[in-house]
Amino acid sequence: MSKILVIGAGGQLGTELTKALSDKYGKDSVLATDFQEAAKAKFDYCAFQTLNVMDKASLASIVSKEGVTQIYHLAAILSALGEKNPVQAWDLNMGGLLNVLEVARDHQIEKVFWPSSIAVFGPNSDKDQTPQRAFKDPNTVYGISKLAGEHWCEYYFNKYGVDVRSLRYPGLIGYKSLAGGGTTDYAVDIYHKAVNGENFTCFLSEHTYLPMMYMDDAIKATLDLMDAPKENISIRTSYNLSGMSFSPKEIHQSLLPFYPNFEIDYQPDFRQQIADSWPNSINDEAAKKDWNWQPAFDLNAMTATIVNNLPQYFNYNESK
Ligand code: AKB
Repeated sequence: MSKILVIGAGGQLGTELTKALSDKYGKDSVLATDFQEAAKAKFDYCAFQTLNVMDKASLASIVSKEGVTQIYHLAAILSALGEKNPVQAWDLNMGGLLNVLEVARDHQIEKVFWPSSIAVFGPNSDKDQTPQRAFKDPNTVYGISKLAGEHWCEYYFNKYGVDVRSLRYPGLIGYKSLAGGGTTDYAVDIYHKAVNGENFTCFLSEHTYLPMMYMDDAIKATLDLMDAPKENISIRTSYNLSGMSFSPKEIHQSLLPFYPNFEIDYQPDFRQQIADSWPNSINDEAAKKDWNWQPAFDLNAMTATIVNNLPQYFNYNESK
């Protein structure tokens, strides 16, 4: 039986991925962990423990006591927050990953998942349909840590045979959890404002194109990658992954049929420079070829799904 440890389960991705793993493998097969005790409230359907991934001894002890066979390591400091605390971001993003890789090696863990990001690309990378092996000069500490982390993953696979798999996620957008500390967070926050009848101030300029993905597609990509036969995985750094690309103006336009009076004003801040250094769109040929990746959601399908579910999910109508 698989025993899956999710580290950083209380975050935006972890909240939905942990549920998907529990639905797929059974609730007794999943152990959710987060450094914040408060995250426990999200996991009434599976076991939960507090765990700080920087504490390698506790990580190793959980892995042996619980008989863990797979690790999904999601804990990280994202791009915008990382620029405010660069050394802390480096320590957590690198130190956490190295602890997981070492424990995976020592305990013969079957598979490890670790998320990378479009942040590995930088101002001189190709902007459109950015290829898998594009030139990379990330200029955020988050991007630098993700690029270094990708190479550590490849190193542990080549040198020790640790089956670690990774995706370069674009900005992830879902209605079940809030984003935090990223440059693409505006595309989550905007829906909360719109459904609450409030206007939105955007921290990026109106024509800033970025690669994005609806959460259901991100979950599907993750499960598909982890299910793929080992011999199909030709990329051991991290796979480019593409869903859709849009600008703040376009997401605003997608909301107008539902909320005709919804207004947006633009006040770009330090996150604009980060967004400008990232690609407009991503070429994910390798993911399509190796494990049949195909996204299902475009901008309008995503907006309709979120608008139809978000108010009820967050009890917004009842609390008004
Ligand atoms: C961020 O904005 O930092 C993240 C990412 C693209 O990795 N959402």
